[in-house]
Amino acid sequence: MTNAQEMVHPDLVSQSRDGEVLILTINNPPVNAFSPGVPEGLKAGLDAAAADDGVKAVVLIGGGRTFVAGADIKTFGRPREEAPDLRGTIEKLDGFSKPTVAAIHGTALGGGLELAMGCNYRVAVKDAQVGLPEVKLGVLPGAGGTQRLPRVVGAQKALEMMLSGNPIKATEAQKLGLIDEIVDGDLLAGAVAFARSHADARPLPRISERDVEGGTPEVFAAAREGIKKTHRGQLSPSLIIDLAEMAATKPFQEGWDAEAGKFLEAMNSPQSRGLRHIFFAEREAGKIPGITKETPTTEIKSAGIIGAGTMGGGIAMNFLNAGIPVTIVETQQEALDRGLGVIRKNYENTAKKGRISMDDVEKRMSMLTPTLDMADLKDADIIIEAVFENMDVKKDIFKKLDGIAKQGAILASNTSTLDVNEIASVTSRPEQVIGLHFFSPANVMKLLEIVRADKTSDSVLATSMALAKKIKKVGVVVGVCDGFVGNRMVHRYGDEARKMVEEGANVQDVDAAMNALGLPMGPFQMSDMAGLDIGYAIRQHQAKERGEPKPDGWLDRIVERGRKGQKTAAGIYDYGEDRKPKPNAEMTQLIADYRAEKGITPREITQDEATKRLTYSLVNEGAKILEEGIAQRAGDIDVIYIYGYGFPAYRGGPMQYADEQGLQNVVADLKQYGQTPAPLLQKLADEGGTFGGWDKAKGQG
Ligand code: 3H9
Repeated sequence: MTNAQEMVHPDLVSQSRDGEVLILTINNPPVNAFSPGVPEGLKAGLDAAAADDGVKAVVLIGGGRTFVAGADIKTFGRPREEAPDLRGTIEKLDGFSKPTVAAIHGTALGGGLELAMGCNYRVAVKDAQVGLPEVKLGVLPGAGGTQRLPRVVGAQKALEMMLSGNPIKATEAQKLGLIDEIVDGDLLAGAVAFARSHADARPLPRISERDVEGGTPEVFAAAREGIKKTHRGQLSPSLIIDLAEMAATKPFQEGWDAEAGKFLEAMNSPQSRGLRHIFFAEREAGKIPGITKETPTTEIKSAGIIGAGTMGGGIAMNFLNAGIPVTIVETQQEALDRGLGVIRKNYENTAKKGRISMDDVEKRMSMLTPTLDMADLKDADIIIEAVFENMDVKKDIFKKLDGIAKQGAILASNTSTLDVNEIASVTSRPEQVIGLHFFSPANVMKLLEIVRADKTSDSVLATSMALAKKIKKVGVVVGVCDGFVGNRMVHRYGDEARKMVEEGANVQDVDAAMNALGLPMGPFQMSDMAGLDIGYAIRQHQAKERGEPKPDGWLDRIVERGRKGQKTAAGIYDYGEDRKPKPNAEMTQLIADYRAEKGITPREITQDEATKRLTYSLVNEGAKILEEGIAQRAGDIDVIYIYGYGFPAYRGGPMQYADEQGLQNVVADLKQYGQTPAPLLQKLADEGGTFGGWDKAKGQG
C-alpha cells in the first residue's frame, strides 16, 4: 500500500486511506469470523466514508490469512440482541452511495461471501475460495446468501453450491460472474486500483436488483428429489430450496425477510446443534493435554506395512495418496500379488469414475514396493502391522521389527482390540510403539483411533496426530482397553440388538430403527458386512477365558450354519447381486425355534424402544469410557461414531444425542429396559448436567 495513513479503529476493523479509497481491514484472527465488534467496526467505517467527501470508494479486506470465513459459529444460539449484526451490515452496504469492493484471499465462506455479495464488486487472488457451507452446520445462508447467490450464478448452480456446501475456486467464481477480477500480485494494491477505476461508475451494480436465471419449477423439483438421497431426514436443505425458489419468484425484499426467520428456525434445531457440536469436537479432538506446538515431531517420508490383506492394502493406499512411498510385506508371494492386484483395481475403479487419471494410478503404484522380506523395512519412518488379530503373532512381529527398524522409527499396530502395552513390551523401545486403528475400508473411512499406550512418547503421539492430518484422517486419541472406544461401545450395542431379537423383535425392525435415526446400517446389517465369524470367534474366546459354557445364542447358531455375512452372500440376511439385505424365512424360523426352546414368549418391541435401547447402550458404555479416561472427552466419542460408524453428523454423535434427550430421561429409559446406568451418567443426570458440560468443566471442549 502506498501513502496510506493508519487510522486504527478501536474495534476489530481498522480504517486506513490510500488516496481517495478508504480501506476497512477486518482483524479477527484466526479466520476473521464475523464476531461482535466486526459489524460495529464496518458500520463505523462506512459512516466515515459517507461523511468524507474525499472518499470515493471503499475496500473491505481481511487481515491475516483469510477474508471472513463466516458468521461466528460460537455466537449461534445466543439471544438475538447479542448476535453480531451481519444482516444490518449487509443492508447498509447494499444501500451505500459509494462503490464498495470486497478483496478476497483465503476463504470467503458463509457470512463472508454474503458480506462480499453485499458489496458492489468482488476481486480475489487466484487461489482464494468462496462458498456457502452453512448446510454443513445445519443452517442456511442467513444474511442474503439464498437470495443473492441465485441472482449471480443462476438457480441451478446456486442450489448445487448451497446444498453441497462445497466451496469453489476464485477462477471458477470469476467465470460464473461471482468474482469481477482476479488480482495477480498484491491483493490490496489490486483492489485499491480496481476501486479507483470504478469510483465514478454509476448506477452502482447491486446484486439485489438482479433477476434469477434458470429458476424453473423443474429445477426446484429436481433439487427436492435430490435431497431425499443426499440429505435424508435433514431440515436445512429443504429450507434452502424453498428460499432459492423465493429468490426466483418473489421480489428481493420478500425473500430476504423470509430468510431471516428460516435461518433462526434452522439454527435452533437439534440438527444444527448436533452439526455445530461436531464442527468444534472435530477440532478439539486434535488437542491433547501435554502436547503442544513445541512437542518435537518427525516427518514421515516413508512407510512400511506388514500384511497385504484388506486392511494392509487399504492403509497403504492412504500413504500412497498422500505421496508417501510404501514398502508392503507379506509372507507368501501369492498373497502379495493378490494384495497388489486389489490396490491396483481400487485405483483403476477410481480412475474410471474420473476422480484420478490413469497416470495417477501408475504414479501411485510406482511408489509401492512389494517384498517378502521384513528386513526391507529397515529405512521406514513408520511401520504399521496389519495382520490378523492374534497376540502371539503380533508379538512375534514386533520382536522382529525391534531388530530391523531404524532408531526413531514409529512401530504401530492396527489392532482393533488387543492390548498395545503387551505388544510394546516385547520391544526394547516401547516409547516408539503406538496403536493406529484404521477402520475398514481403510482407504475410505476417515477415522483413525490413535491408541496411546502407557509408554508411548509424546513425540510419537504428536507425530501420529500430524500424520493423521497428512493422510486426511480424523485422528482421535484413545487409551488402551478391550476394543478401545469405538469397538468397545459397539460390542454393547450388538449385545443389546441380539437381546431384543431374543425378546421378540424382528432383525429387520431393529435395523430399521437405526436406519430411521439416520444410520446407513443397523446393527445386523453392519455385522453381516463386517463378517459374523469375527464376533462369533470373540464370543467363543471370551467364554472360554471366563470358564463359561460355549455360547449358543441364536446368532451363534446362524454362524454355525456357515452363514458368515456378506462375504458368503448369507448371514443374518441373504444377499444377491445388489448386496441388499433380504430377510431369510429359514433364519426367521431358526430365531422363533430358539425362543420356543428357551421358553421365551415373544413380545412386540416398538421402534421407539429399539432406538432407545440401542443408542443408550452406546451412551452408557461411553460414560464408562469417559470415567476411565479411555477417551478424553465426550466430543471425541462423538467424532469416533460419526467418522467410524456412520452415526449421522446431524445427530451430533451418541453422547450429544443423549444430551439432547436429557440425561435424566436417558437414565430412566435405561432402568426401564433393565440396564444399570454408568456412575458418571447417573451423576450427571442427578445434577441436571450434560456430557458437553462435563467436557467444558474439565476445560476440554
Ligand atoms: C454463517 O456464516 C451463517 C450466515 O450465513 C448467517 C448469519 C446470520 N466461527 O478449521 P480450522 C475456528 S455459518 C467461529 O482449524 P483451517 C475453529 O474453531 C458459518 N470459529 O482452520 C478453530 O478454532 P481453534 C459459515 C471458527 O485453516 C480456528 O477457527 N462458515 C469459525 O483448517 C481455526 O479453524 C463456515 O462454516 C467460525 N465461522 O480451516 C466456515 N471458523 O483454533 C467454517 C473457524 O480454537 N470454518 N473457526 O480450534 C471452516 O470451514 C474452516 O475453519 C476454515 C479454516 C476453512 C475457514
